[in-house]
Amino acid sequence: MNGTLITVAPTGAESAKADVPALPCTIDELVSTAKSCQAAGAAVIHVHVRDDDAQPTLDIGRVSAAVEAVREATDLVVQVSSGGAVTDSYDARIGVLDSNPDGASLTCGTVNFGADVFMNPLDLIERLYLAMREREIVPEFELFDLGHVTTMRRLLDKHGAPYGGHVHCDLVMGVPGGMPGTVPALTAAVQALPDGATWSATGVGRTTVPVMLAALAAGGHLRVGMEDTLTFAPGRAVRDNAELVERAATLADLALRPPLTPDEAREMLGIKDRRRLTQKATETGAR
Ligand code: KMH
Ligand code: ZN
Repeated sequence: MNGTLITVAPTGAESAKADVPALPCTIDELVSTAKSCQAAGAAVIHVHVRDDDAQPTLDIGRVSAAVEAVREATDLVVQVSSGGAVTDSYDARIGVLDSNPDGASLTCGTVNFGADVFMNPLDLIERLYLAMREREIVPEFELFDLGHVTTMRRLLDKHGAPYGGHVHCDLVMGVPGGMPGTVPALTAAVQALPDGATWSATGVGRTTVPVMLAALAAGGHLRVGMEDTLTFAPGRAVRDNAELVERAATLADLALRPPLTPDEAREMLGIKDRRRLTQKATETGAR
């Protein structure tokens, strides 16, 4: 497909609501963000959920409610984070896959995360991968470093293709401890991907715009959002997630690779369409 897949990651697990009031934390805020981001050109939403105190949570009831609410209100592909926060247990990170999402992130290696460590040992990666396939969830391989590409390839060699048969990755660049958000790093990672894989790139912080431009030039897709970017331009805070999606969509249009619709994204990624299943279950239940 010639278009650009735009994923929005609106919340993340790192920023505090008190510091960033525009961060969507309640389910209502998440749904309203999802709607405005779809209107601006997003096709996939990467979901981290917060509790009543705006703290990150993997509580399965809360995450399931968030997934369902976004699915009911939009056509977006709903991808939950299996990375959670650096403090989350492995069991909770696997448990979140029971929230009936379309997709889930799958980080392919441990990485220093500022002063913290985002733990992803091989055994956890394999357990997450197999649990996703069993539940017909499409993984998005999160690659924070060049070595994560090697681990992803080992995983695919050992266990075969993911549900849906297609490999889609996201290069997460510019995390303090991961690969830098530079053109040489992006090129090295892209060259190491398996044939047929598609990829997006995310530049954290001040690498956001250069990584976006490099990704478009190299034929990649885009992930943007307040999980990764809180400053729109030097000295100017991000107003909301939709303006980050709007900027990405404008650049994609300029690159003559306009944003993919959610249905085009489903086709490219091999996503099972749970919208009709949910609707059918509701209708059957009503009879
Ligand atoms: N919050 C980070 C520790 C993911 O969503 O899968 C992990 C993260 C990656 O954001
Ligand atoms: Zn995330």
